[in-house]
Parts: sequence; structure tokens; C-alpha cells
Amino acid sequence: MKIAIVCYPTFGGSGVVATELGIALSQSGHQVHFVTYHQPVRLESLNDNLYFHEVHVPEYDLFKYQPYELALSSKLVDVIKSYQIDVLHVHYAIPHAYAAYMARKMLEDQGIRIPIVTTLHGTDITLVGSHPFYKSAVTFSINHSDIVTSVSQSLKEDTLRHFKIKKEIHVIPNFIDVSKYQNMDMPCSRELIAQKEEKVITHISNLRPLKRLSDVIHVFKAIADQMPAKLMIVGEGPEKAKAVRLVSKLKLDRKVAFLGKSLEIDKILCYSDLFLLPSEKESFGLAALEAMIHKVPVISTNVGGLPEVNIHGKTGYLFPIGAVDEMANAALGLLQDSKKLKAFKQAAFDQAKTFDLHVVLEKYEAIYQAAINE
Ligand code: GMT
Repeated sequence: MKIAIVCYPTFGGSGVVATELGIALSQSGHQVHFVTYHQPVRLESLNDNLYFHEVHVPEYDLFKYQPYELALSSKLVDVIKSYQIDVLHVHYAIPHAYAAYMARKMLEDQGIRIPIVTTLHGTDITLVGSHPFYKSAVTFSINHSDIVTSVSQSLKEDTLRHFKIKKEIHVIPNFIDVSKYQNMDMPCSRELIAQKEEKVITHISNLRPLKRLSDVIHVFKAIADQMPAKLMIVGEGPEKAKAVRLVSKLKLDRKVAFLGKSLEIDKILCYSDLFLLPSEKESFGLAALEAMIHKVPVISTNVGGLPEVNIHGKTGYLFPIGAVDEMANAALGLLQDSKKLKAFKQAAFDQAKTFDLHVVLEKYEAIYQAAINE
């Protein structure tokens, strides 16, 4: 099949999922075309089956807001015609599903039919999409996609609650390429980051308010008060400056490292003992899954799709939003009991394996075929 994928090319989960999916599809023999404003961060090399088409939005003084979806829909028309694309897969409803619909209408005018698959990722529904300013356009775009998928059951239910959706929503969870992690027992360069006796706690996100970074730091403080430990905070975002100040106020400067945006997630997770994800919202929690495949148990909130990924008392623990003391106690209970920690690490790994890319890949292939046949 010839598949065009539209996504945000950044470190965000939806972009990561779209990119990894596109790469895997190309490796299975499909021709994949990414159409976005920047080469996706995890798309390192291109080949005969893997293309990147940049959407360029010329700056013009008259416009207060540059019309990205106009440029995107025009680019989609060009790519779909030039490469005879069979199916268009858009990740994140805003504005991608809307631009896809416009591209479809323009192509229809030229006697070309392009099926649209829209994948909902979370914030496009729970935060941004349900805002009255966007709601009509998002509802319309979802209802005019040929097939709609969501990354968790919880997100499906949220979407049905927030919008008047006439289409069936297929749940296809986020995934991990398990084959990449078969040699997991390879040595990590842990000594570069921590002393032998120190436990390494990690948090990875885009450091936005909903990730509750101050909860991460307070949970860590309670751990570090009881045992030698280091905290790795990976990512960049609006809450970083506040977090740096809090770390300083709590006199944790020598124990907390802010590692910024990183393409070395695997190396960091390889030497981590525990992952913290105390988010206020999380439709799936791809970062938790990435931790689990590295045998890192997760302490998270019990919101959104997190209970579909992290199993309480088995792969980690789940608590209500803001339950810092409970999270800290559970973390200490795990980190201070090496037998329990080992069992949780194994269970986290086993659970992560159930989200194998190859299972999910087949589901997307079937969805594409169904969209083409509609
Ligand atoms: O979590 C974010 O802030 C980024 C956001 C995105 O759109 O990339 O992540 C959403 O999509 C991810 C991939 O499907 C999910 O794993 C995240 O849980 C989801 N984030 C939220 O729902 C807050």
C-alpha cells in the first residue's frame, strides 16, 4: 500500500507513535510518505519506501496567524496525486483531520478518492478539541473520517462523552517494538550517572502543567530522604523553570539532573529503577510503556488510559491525582525490597511485551484495507 501519514514531528507521544508506525510499515514493504512541517524527530533516515514531504508556510505580514492547515491540505493534494497514495492516516485531530477533509474534497473535484483514517491521541480530544472554539470542527472532521481509531478504551469513552460521534471508534493501543529489546541484559553505563548504591528515578515528559512535575519532585524528595537516590528529568517544557526553582528550594540540586530533550531515552531508561508519571491526564502514557519495556516499574496516577498499561501492585502502582505521600510510600516499599523490585521489573517487562508493534501493525493494515474498500 502507499500510505501518507500526517503527524506532529516533535517529541510528543503522538508524533513518536506515528513515526514508529510509519517506519515499521515501510519495513513491511509499504511505501510511506510523512507530510508535516519538519522531519519527525525519530525519523532518522529516508529510503525508497520512506519519504518526507515538508509543509512550508510562507510568512506573510497580512496574516496574524499563518494558515498551516491550508498549506497542509494543498501539500496533501500534491503528494496524493504525485505518488498515487492509497490511504491517508492523520494522527491528532487538530488540525490534521480537518486538513485531510479539505484535501479529500479538492481531490474529489478531480475525480480522485482518498480514504482517511484518523487516530485520536488524547489532548486533541480531552484538552484542546472539546474547547468550544474547536468543537464543531473537530466533531465534523471525526465524523467525516472513513475510520477513526483511539489509543485507549478510556480515550474512546472520553471522545464519545465530549462529542456527538456517529462513527465507530476502534481502539488500537500504542505499541513498542519488542524485538529491539531482546538483548536487554546488555550492560548500561549506569556508573556515569549514579553511584552503585543510588537508586535512579526517572520522569520523561514535555514538562507541561498537566504532568505535575512538582509531584515528581516531592515524591523524589521523600525517597531521597530515606535512601541514596538520583532523579533524572528528561524533556523540555513550560514547567521547567519552576521545577528548577523547587529543586533548589528543597536542596536537591546535586541529586536531580535535568537532561533536556533526548534521543537517548533507551540509555536513560536502561539504568532506571523506577519511573514516575503523576499526570493529571494521560490518554495512554507512552512514556510509561517505554519505561516498562526497559524493566522499569511505574508509579503513576490512575487517570485516563494509564490503568490499561500499568497494573496496580504488579507492574507498579496507581494512585489518585496528587496523592504524593502514597506514591512516595509505595516507591520506598518497592525500592527497599530487592526481591519485590525484581518481580515488578519482570512484570513490567512482560506487560510491555503485550503491546508489541507487530500485533498493532496488523491491526492498522486491516484498518487501511477496510478504509480503501469502503
Ligand atoms: O502527553 C502529551 O502531552 C503529548 C500528547 C501528544 O499528543 O503527543 O500525548 C498524548 O498522546 C500520546 C500518544 O498516543 C499518549 O501516550 C499520551 O498519553 C497523550 N497525552 C495525554 O493524553 C495528556
